[in-house]
Amino acid sequence: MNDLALIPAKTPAWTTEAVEALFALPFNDLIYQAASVHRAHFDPNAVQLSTLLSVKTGGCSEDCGYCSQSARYDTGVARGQLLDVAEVVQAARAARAQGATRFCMGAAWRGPKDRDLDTVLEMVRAVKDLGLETCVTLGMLKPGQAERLKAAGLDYYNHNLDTGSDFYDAVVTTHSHADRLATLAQVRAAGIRVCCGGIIGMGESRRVRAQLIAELASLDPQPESVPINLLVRIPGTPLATRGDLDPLEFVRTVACARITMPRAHVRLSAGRRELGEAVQALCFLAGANSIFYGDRLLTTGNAEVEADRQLFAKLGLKPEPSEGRRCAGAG
Ligand code: SAM
Ligand code: DTB
Ligand code: SF4
Repeated sequence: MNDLALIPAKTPAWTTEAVEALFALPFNDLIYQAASVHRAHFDPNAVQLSTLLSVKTGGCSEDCGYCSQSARYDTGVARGQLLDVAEVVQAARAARAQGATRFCMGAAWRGPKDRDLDTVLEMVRAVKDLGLETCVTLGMLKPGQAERLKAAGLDYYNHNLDTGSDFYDAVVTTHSHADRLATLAQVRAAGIRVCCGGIIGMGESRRVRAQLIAELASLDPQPESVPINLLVRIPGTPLATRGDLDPLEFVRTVACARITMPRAHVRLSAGRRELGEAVQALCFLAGANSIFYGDRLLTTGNAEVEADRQLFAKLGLKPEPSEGRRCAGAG
């Protein structure tokens, strides 16, 4: 027996069974519990606003079954070049003017080449100089890359577990759930905050949804941001014809994320427009407190800014001030 075998496996903070039990609660009990946890940790009427920009679109080597940007599927998304820093700065200024506090830059890569990372580092520095929080999602990182991102001032790295480990290989074959965990560990070790969530509605069982939430909640430390995406069915991808998910199951998933990760920003992400106002309102009640804000996601449309302004007015929601402002206010 080697020494490692003597170290007990770390007990997960949440088991799949424990999260399944939350899912099984009567709806009103679940939402009440989630709303109580939400109020204990956050202003329940404040919602954090992040804006997304695809800085490198399409032509990705990976085979993620949901993605419009995989080179393996005919989705009509053209392969683009990495944007110029000036274009990114222009989009970030516009996002700031609309009220976003965080700017998230996404690239359709398996992982960044060092030469491309140099340009992304410039983007991070320039966006940070505008007073915005910065986030990038670039795929798997090689040793040293996370440290370079941290040195450039990156606040968050988005890298989703996407689904429960038992279902991962049914959706993606070109990389593994373990690969995702390895990149997340590098991001943490470099001192960058973690944005990590998943996609609901890919044909997974409730048990797999519970497993995803348990695996997210057992990351140590827990992710600071948890995007919950509803599958956007992209024609040409293997998941294009998946059936509708019961919207109340999406609300339950948000509630479970809130209860198990009380200090995280839980973000209504892809598919929010398709939820409609009433289901979004239930999600905010169940503890969602962040959205992607802006007329586009990466390659698909988002709820429109004007529609979101009207929804916030109807619900009495307000944008959450940026971290810098919150700290200044507290001090
Ligand atoms: N290539 C990098 C990666 O895979 O981590 C970064 C970009 S990738 C587009 C970022 C995330 O977008 C995925 O992990 C997935 O959660 C989400 N996503 C992509 N396509 C989606 C879709 N059709 N519906 C819902 N979420 C989607
Ligand atoms: C995340 O969890 N969702 C965002 C962001 N992180 C990068 C991406 C959503 C993509 C939706 C489909 C598209 O527009 O291509
Ligand atoms: Fe899409 Fe990212 Fe998968 Fe590439 S790695 S196919 S961009 S989700």
